[in-house]
Amino acid sequence: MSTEFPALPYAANALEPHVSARTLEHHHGKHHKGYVDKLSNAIAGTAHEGQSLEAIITAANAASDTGIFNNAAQSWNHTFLWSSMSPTGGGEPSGPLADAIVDRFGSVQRFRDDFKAAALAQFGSGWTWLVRTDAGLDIVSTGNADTPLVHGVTPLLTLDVWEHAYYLDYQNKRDAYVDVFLSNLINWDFAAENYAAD
Ligand code: MN3
Repeated sequence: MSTEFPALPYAANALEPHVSARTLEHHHGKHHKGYVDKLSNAIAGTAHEGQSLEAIITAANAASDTGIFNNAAQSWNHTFLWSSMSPTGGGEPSGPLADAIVDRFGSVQRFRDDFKAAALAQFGSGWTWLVRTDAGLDIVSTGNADTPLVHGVTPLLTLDVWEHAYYLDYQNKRDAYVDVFLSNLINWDFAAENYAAD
């Protein structure tokens, strides 16, 4: 992934009524761009300039450089988030990913229940992820900017549970926002592509 600020993969109003254009414009244009701009300033003239986002995240994590890590990881996490949602999202997974979900969780509905529980249990800011591990699939949450990229697992999709992701539309009701994600926005095609990769 590049360190450049990416366009959204759909129009800012494309996720309405589930996520408002106002939320997406702020989330993408202010929050995500803020991380990208801070990272750009921080790496200018350093060995990180020109590196991939993944390389910067790995190096900053190893060096415990939290300033670079937080902005690089938040840049990556947000780009991954936009593709984890789709205007035609929701519904059911299919193919090998669907089989793997049933193997691991028992049913797609049980996956939704477990994912929601994890998203609600994340105290404060962070992210909830479906990941592929050496043993199969798992649901994990990470705090603040932390990302599964530095934990040896492959992210398949994510939901941002920072309040800035939902407060304008859902105020403090994180559960309603998670329900809408799982019912109407989750991009199973993106998760299936990531599952099939490597
Ligand atoms: Mn965010």
